[in-house]
Amino acid sequence: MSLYSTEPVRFDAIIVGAGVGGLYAIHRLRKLGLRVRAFEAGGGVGGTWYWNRYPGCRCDVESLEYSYAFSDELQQEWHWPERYGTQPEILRYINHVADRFDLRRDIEFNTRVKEAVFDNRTDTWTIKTDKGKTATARYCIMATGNLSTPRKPNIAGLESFQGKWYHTGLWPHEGVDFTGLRVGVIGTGSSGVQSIPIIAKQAKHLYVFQRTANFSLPARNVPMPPDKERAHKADYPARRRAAYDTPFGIAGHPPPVKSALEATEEERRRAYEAKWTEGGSISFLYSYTDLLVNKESNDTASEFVRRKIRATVKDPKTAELLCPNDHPIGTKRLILDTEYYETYNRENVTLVDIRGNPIKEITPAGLRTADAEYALDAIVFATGFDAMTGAMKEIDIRAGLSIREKWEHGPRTYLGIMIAGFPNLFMITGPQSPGVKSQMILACEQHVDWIADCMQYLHAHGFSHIEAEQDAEDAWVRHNNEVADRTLYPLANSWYVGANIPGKPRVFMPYVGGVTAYKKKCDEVAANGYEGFRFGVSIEEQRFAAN
Ligand code: N01
Repeated sequence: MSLYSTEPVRFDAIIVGAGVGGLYAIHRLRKLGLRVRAFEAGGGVGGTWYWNRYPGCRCDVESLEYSYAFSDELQQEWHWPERYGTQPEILRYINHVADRFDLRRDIEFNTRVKEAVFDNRTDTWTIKTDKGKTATARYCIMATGNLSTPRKPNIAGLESFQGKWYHTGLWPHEGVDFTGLRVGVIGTGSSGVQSIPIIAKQAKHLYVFQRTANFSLPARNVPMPPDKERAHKADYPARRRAAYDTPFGIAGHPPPVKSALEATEEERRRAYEAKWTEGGSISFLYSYTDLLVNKESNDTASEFVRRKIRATVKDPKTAELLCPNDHPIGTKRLILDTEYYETYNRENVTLVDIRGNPIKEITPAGLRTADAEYALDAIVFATGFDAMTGAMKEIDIRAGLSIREKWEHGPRTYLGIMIAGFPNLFMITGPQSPGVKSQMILACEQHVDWIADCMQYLHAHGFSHIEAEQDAEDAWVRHNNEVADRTLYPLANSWYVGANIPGKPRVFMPYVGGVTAYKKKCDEVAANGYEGFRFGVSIEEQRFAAN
């Protein structure tokens, strides 16, 4: 159903980003007969898995789940060697997908989109790239990712540092050998927690600069058991369908049946112990129905993990510093690790509390905190991302109003898919959708399928634009906040609320009403003729029709 055959419009759809969402969008929209063009800042496909090459990087969702569902042949033929995929393995898989479905021919690599402007006369988006190239299309799809804008803190003196520094989200492709070096890691989120045990094994000495302790559970990674893989693959279609009937888009975990407060202390201990032994974050949070909504219930799980930390880390002062005490467990991304807490028993590892003694400056020879100096040969910033809105705001997106203006006080979207005032601009897993609170590939597929169906609808009805209505957007933002406020999530200073970026408005960004409720809403909106959206025909096409 190609929409155009003449210049100046060159493509039906422009896709910004060739990570898991962008790649599936290319495939799906091509199947509709659309001419698509993707622009990707990286030199290859994979998005987050292309950039985050830090030691120890692996997915915290099991690999049989964290994979595309759109092709049964693909999911049957791919073999995942471990329970949780490593970054190199996942990147290999994504490259395989790009080759198998011949996706690269529609991607311009090493090309960053700098500007996207909508023309309501022609109902088209025109993008400009950092290579000076311009391209035009009816639809623009932002597949820019939620954790794709790495941020390092502004610490005075970094430019004077004589050693080397790195950000986990922009890791050198050739890898880094820390053997014999004095290394400082700043940050103890997922990236820090995964990389610290590996760096500790190489470094002469590792200093971990911790501002806030996070909860982490053992991943219990193992080589993929052949019988598990066989059983999963035999049941793949049903499992994929079942995933949509779960809060996090991940099947295979029996839903909890009672509150933590309905269990005795001994029952709770046994339940948490079983989950701790089994490994995995979703299964742990599934121990009871109310761990994410009732503080008292949550306290029982939080305290269980604190006890584990104290039992693992030999130095009591270090153990106490590692015990999270400022947020309920699960309200920040619950981390999965391999020997994280054990690493602090090594002679060559020192935990530095920078909450009590903040970093003052980086010096030519290392780093100075309020009370001490640390000689360092290398610094690793595991300091995270300008999450959920950063990538979109880096692009000058305008349809009259700009996105930067529209989102000045935080993101506003309808379903996390479209934005009032920005016709024909779609987002894959945008803010106020469950993306980051679910199995990300499932979330991408659901959005792309919805967007593809919507484009077919537009085509079938002769419309050239679709736009979210202001009322629908307002109601969705309100609903998003109400749902979040019924949970414990807002209690944490997390990137979910933009707390990690100084000056970023504090707004709860992901949708936490669960995948099931969200997908139902999206399906209902579509079934009701795209309720909450308005459609139209461009001025130019109206004029053309009138003549
Ligand atoms: O980033 P983070 P991340 N001075 O924002 C600290 C996904 N992911 O890259 O908490 C000192 O979580 C900051 O301290 P504080 C996953 O969704 C998934 O680790 O702000 N410290 C915090 O400790 C994850 O949640 C996987 O006080 C500073 C750390 O840096 C998300 O990506 C693997 C600081 C940042 O933690 C982000 O994870 C990796 C400063 N000025 C990532 N600024 C898997 O699938 C920040 N910090 C397994």
